[in-house]
Amino acid sequence: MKTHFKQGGRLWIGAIAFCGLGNAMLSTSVEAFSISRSVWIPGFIVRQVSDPNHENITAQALTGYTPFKLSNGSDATFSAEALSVITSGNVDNDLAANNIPELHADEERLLGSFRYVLGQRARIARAARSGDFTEAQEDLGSALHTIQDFYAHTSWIEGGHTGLAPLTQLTDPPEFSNIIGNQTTCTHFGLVPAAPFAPLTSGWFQAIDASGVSGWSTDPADYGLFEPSSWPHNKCVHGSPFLQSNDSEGFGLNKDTVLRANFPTAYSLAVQASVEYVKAVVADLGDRKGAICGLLGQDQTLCGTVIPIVNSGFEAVALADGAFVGNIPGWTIGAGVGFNPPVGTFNPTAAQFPGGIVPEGQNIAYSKDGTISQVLSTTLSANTTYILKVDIGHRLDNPVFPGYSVQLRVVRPGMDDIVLATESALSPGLGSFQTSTLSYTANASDASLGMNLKILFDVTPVGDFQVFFDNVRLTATQ
Ligand SMILES: [Ca+2]
Ligand SMILES: [Ca+2]
Repeated sequence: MKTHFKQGGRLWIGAIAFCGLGNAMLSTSVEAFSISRSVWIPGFIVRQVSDPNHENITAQALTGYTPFKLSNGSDATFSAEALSVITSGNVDNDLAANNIPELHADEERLLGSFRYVLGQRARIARAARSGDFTEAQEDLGSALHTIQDFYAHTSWIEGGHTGLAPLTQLTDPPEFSNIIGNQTTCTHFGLVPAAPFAPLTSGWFQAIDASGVSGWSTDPADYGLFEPSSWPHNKCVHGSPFLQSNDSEGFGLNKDTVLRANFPTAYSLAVQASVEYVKAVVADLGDRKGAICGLLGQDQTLCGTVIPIVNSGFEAVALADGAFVGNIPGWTIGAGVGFNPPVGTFNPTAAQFPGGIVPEGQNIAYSKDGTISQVLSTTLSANTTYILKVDIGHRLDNPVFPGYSVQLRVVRPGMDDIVLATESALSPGLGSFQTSTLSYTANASDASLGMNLKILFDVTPVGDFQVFFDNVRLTATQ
């Protein structure tokens, strides 16, 4: 009886387990369309290839993709952190638990592969809409693995296609459904394509023998020795990604590495298909820009609609360096006590903040007491998240920092305001600013819908000490 693993002095074991078949012999994961880790059997490393194609394809597809501009004018793109999570989700498809043919476009389960990537779109959208962005990114990565493997593992390219397969449509592609279980796609024990690769097919892995050992040989006579065989002998084999496909031993359909014929085409189509899939995922989210930005790993406050605030940076009055005035155009000043005047606009110098530098422009608002507030023309909308930010400052020459609160409210005519969110926890160091952030999400049955939004700053007086405010911004994301 011939060994399964040696042929002409060459070891084969590593090549059998790239994907689509659980293999208890491998204690490390390997990747279809890439191998970034060692492939080994206990006792010795069989082969090590550092060729992380799935990672490279994913990075190439996602880098530079931008669905829209952020509110600060820059392009919305996938963050490095998001790309890392997506890539992890992608390579996780090669864990033993995920060695399911459908996830790797193997064994003619192409309709299953299609339904998997379509189902993932629904999962991604659901997770992103509910704010679980890590899960959405992992689901995206897993789907991209299947999309990419389609081009590496099927006969799409050998069958003469030069464009993308219909992996982003919403109904079952007929060409995937037409695979007929018993139709011969390869002859000579799966080694020779039944030209011209009709219908569309993908490769099978070799069987695991009775002792639990898997592998394949180039000698067709060996194949009869594998019992029970999961591989129909009239179907194509996946083949070893380690062997050149023009090598007499390099049979099989896979285009997993640069060693394989058609690898550049498969790689290029996998990149393009990944971009198309991401576009479909983003389209599924419609106008939910906050959800899209979460999926991209972007700061959601840069993804929403910017709500207009009058004199949001307190630059409406021109002041000489060091000058102040007891009013803040566009804002209402509440009653307060303190030296003249207790609330106003100030252009600080290096005596208050290093270099006289403030977060935005030249001026800041100050209060020793009393409130600073503005009723906005924008009203509260359903299913919208509001994020309010303002920078809070503590001057160098004030040893004490008084208490403050930042509030997002709505105005009820003739009644007290309703406070939607409040923040009062920061304590910036001498001569520095910190950003106060508040958020409020209005649901469809919020009692405050339709009421005007209002921003209010309050200070709890401590002698003549001051709190400063600058760069007020409010966004709404859906
Ligand atoms: Ca300012
Ligand atoms: Ca100044």
